[in-house]
Amino acid sequence: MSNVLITGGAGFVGSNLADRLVAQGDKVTIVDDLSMGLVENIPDSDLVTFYEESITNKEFMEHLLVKNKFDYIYLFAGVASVADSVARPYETHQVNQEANVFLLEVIRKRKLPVKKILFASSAAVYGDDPQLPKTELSRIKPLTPYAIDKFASERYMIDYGNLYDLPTVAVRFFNIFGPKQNPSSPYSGVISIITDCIREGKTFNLYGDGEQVRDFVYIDDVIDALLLLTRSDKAAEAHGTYNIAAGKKTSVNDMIAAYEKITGKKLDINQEAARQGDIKYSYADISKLAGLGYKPVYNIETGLEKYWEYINK
Ligand code: UD2
Repeated sequence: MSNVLITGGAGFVGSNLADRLVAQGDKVTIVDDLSMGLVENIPDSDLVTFYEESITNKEFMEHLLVKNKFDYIYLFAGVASVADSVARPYETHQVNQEANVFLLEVIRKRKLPVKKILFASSAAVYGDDPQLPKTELSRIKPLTPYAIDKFASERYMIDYGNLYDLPTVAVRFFNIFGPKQNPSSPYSGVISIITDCIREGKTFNLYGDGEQVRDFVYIDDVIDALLLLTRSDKAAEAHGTYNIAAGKKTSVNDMIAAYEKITGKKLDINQEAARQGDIKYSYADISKLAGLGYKPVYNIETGLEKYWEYINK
């Protein structure tokens, strides 16, 4: 039984990871300010301790780290919306970068015996550079405060690893979908929004012509990747940054067509102008992760099927 901290553990990825860890008998501590996460996402188990707190509360975080001596730390807390980061650049910076660097600093100074620290970065760091697919060596072109902070925090993780021998690793998420993704914001994952529209008979606003391409990856595959990088016999080899994606390109139109087939329902679509700054093509080369043994199980159809099954449970 390991002792695990998940910041942002009430959010989409964090809570799915918590489910998996609790199922394998780990003790899980969650810190989440519920700005985007939902309390009902948190697994109902004696193995889970939940603190409704912001990771920017330094005193609280330092005390928590020192008291618990976590084996594994997963850093998912953050302002998740790119648009939010543009509207509130300094506030998001304090959460998305400053708070994470502070945690590293506490671990370094207090010599805390962590086995692995994983930081969640984003495909946003690649910006709109035309080179595709994105490999971890592709050009970095952060275009928003969100992307800048994600990239800077990645670098802090990696350099704290190199300079102070901390066992860090960073991941760049592409477009994850599946249970527990909160569809409430216009910047929520497009598949969670479409799911909500199909269920509630609402109209879906499609921004642009739908020919924009994404690399949609099902949450269960993402959790497998996270465990591979931190908990498997390959984890010791995992350093630096890894793309987490399916390694497949799908247009929004093709995704919608597949979903309509699965659900047997027609999505009511209202076409709007493309979002400002929207990236037309984004998909990943996942060979670095595959080199450690990662192999996604789901494709867009089987992932959507499983998601729809969960929704109707
Ligand atoms: C994803 C991440 C974002 C950032 C970015 C980096 C999610 C939820 N967001 O944004 O945090 O890392 O990648 O590139 O994973 N769309 C519609 N209608 C809607 C919502 C979306 O047409 O109601 C379109 C949207 O304009 C985009 C596509 O669907 O072209 C995917 O949108 P998204 O918000 O799910 O993800 P993305 O790639 O913009």
